[in-house]
Amino acid sequence: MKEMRKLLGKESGFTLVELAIGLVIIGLLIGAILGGAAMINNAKIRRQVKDLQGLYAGCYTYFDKFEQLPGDRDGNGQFDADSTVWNDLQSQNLAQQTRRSPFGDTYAWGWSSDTTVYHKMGNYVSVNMPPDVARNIDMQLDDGEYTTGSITASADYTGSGRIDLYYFID
Ligand SMILES: [Ca+2]
Ligand SMILES: [Ca+2]
Repeated sequence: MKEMRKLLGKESGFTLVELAIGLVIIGLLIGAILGGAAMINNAKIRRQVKDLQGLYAGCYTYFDKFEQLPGDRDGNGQFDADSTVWNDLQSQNLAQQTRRSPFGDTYAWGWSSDTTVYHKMGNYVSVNMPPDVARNIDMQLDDGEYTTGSITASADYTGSGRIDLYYFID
């Protein structure tokens, strides 16, 4: 105990004021780091929204020109495969340079006929992301509900694990 008092007392070289200043500085640093992380996350969400809107717009620019969706070579209104959609978009310079989401996953095109998994039938672009980000995007571009509207998801937005977001093109 004597040793402890020595350590905290004048003999240690730190006064209470100095310790308090140290704690304030640590607090400010933590605040700056957390604030920076929030800013980065917001920038990623903005990029994510822009990517999805860009991919959506690319499909309709293609449709305007050819009167059918990219990657629908048999003209039945459904994407044939992920690769054919990318190839057709790329042939018209409509595919964005990066196919990777700011949250790490790659965008994938598909056709859903299963309303229990996708909550909707139709052509979609899907991408995996944290659930709070998915909710944010659904609120910005749609109705904020994971089972309804033009944006749906593989699971509830209140969970903790990453989920698949489906952005329907039609
Ligand atoms: Ca097709
Ligand atoms: Ca929705």
